[in-house]
Amino acid sequence: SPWAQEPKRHELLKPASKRPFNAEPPISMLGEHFYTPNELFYVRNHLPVPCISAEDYELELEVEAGAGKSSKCTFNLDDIKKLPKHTVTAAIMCGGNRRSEMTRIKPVKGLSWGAGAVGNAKWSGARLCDVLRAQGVEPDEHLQVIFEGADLDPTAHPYGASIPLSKALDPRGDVVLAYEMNGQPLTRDHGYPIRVIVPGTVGARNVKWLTRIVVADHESDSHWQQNDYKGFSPSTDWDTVDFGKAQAIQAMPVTSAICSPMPEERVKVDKGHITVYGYAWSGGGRRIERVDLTNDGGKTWHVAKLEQEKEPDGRHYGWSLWSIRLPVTDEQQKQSELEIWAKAVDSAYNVQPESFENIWNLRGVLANAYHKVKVKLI
Ligand code: MTE
Ligand code: MO
Repeated sequence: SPWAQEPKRHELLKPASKRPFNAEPPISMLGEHFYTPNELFYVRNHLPVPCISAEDYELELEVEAGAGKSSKCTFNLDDIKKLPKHTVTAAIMCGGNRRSEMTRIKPVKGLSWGAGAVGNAKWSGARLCDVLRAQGVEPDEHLQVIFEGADLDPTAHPYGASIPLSKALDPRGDVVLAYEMNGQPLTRDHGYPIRVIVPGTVGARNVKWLTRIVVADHESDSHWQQNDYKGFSPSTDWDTVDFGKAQAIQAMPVTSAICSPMPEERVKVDKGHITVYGYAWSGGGRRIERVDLTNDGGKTWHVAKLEQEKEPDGRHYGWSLWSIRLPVTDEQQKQSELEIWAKAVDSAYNVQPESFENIWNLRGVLANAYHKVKVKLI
């Protein structure tokens, strides 16, 4: 069975599916660590986890004829580790994070993720731009970089995805062939021995167990690039959808989530306040500018305190944690039920939409409406 060699997982990871293994941590724990502990980092696998030994590992780099002077070369793990080591903090978020909230409007197809299909880590490895430039790859707005994993589907096709060459070659894009996560070797679930980290870009393009890179004049022809991880109008249904007409998701939109309190939690009011915390993140390197909270349906908003790295805007790939002591009125205390809303604003002043109604899509991706949590006051 291809499932015989699956790694052991932390017992707190709640599986959304077991084969392939997909799981998220309790979000109250997620919001407690600026760098997500490796063993609590969500896992999103489409296929069985491949077994790769450091000695046998090989990465192939091919430049196709349509993308300049065609060439092929291979690297082993030592070759990659000999290149200058670069570390970048980047949050990785699944395109389907928070899908379970969108599903409540109308069912969608996909794993029912809560708000925990995201994690923030320090990734270290060789820069993809160094590898490509050494191979003589020149900038060209029309070209793509295709990544393939060692995980194969039943028809022997690997997991695959692609990104624009311009992102790969941009030193400020910080794309790395990562062999470390928070200073530790990658674990098998997160892509051992090498995965590509594409900061600011949807999780699906951060290919694990990377075995092949191709510079080409077309995107990856994989199912996951072509017929999945794309957004559509709320009125598009499975009879009318044309995946060929929509752009594959790359940069993610601004989002936030309340990690604590949890829905239906009984929360103690302390001197007229409750403590609320969570995360916020935007794709494309956009820094989080502000997170606003309300507990009266938007009549009054309170600005949360942010914890974030000092990276410049445009290159701010890590998430922000936020926290606030939210005031509660005597009237609200008497009613005992309270609904808290969070909305984040990024450096381009993009803001989350208020509700899921107008962003609903049949795959349940890009689910970034205000996060709304109902609690009971005690
Ligand atoms: N890479 C390979 N080879 N196979 C996969 O199934 N899943 C992708 C991406 N890279 C995947 C992959 C998706 S959809 C996401 S969200 C991220 O990996 C999840 O990364 P993680 O499991 O390290 O959190
Ligand atoms: Mo994903």
